[in-house]
Amino acid sequence: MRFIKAAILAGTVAVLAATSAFAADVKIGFIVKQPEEPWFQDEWKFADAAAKEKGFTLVKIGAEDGEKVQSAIDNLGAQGAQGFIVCTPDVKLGPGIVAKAAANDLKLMTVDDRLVNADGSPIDDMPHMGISATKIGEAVGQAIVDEIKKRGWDMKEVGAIRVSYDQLPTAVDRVEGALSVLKANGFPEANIFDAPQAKTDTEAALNASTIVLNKNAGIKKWVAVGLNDEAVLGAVRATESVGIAADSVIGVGIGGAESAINEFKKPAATGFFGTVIISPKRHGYETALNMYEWIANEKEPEKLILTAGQLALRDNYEAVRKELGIE
Ligand code: FCA
Repeated sequence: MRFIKAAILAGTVAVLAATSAFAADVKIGFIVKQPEEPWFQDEWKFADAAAKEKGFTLVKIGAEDGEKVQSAIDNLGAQGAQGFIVCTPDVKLGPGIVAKAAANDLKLMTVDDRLVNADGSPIDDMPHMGISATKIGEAVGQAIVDEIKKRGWDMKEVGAIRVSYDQLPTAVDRVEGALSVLKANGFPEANIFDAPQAKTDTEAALNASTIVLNKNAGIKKWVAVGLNDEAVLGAVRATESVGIAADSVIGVGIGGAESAINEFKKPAATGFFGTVIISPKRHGYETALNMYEWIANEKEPEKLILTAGQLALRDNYEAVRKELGIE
């Protein structure tokens, strides 16, 4: 009897030891398309918190193009990682990423931008966490409409810059969500101008928006929408550069990370009126944790998680961030 007890005890200890040794062996990659963007910095920060909490290793890799994504995946395979999370620089790389992950025997989850098949349909057989793009876009549109009304503007005299990145489905859903609310409230379709950006950063949005403003120099009041804060900041910077006053501009972004915060911290209000804050904590911490559970405990993550956003303005963004637990 004593022998059996001892054997059971020894077995338990061995199992425990094996589990904790396993946590230290877990290696997870987190690949992002634009490592310099504050949103992705925050995502990494929260993923790091999950790694610290569970004791696994997180390998953060910036991959701005397809080639870098491919070599990042091979690199993770060679390092003995068991899985990775990716926000790809181009959703059309989808089938290639899936094949590379399989070749390296790596579990795959996507974040923010969902991979697509050759025909443009979403690849839906791996777990994905994105934002509720249309709904969040609608919140942007509503904030703009409310402010137009508050300022007593005549919509016929207002132009809308649609900073666009139409090769990315979530970007289309976001801007179209915003514009649908504008149109439903009487904003003339003819006053909406497309400003296609070459990259999803401020500089590209500034260049694209400047062209729109120069072509429509007769319009003196502007609103701006885009897929993220950087896009809207680019449009706002463009209005400044052509001499349009801050109180003649209403830009509402999506994100709520450092880019927006820096703008709100400026002593005088700019045309960057607000942002719908989304949660890098959910997209970083939760995806990393879900991947860990999948690897360590065979608990497969939910196939599709779409997170919410919350509007914040210059005077309440700190409170909103606190509420979302993303200080
Ligand atoms: C896309 C955008 C990012 C961020 C993320 C949630 O990847 O490019 O700026 O908005 O979705």
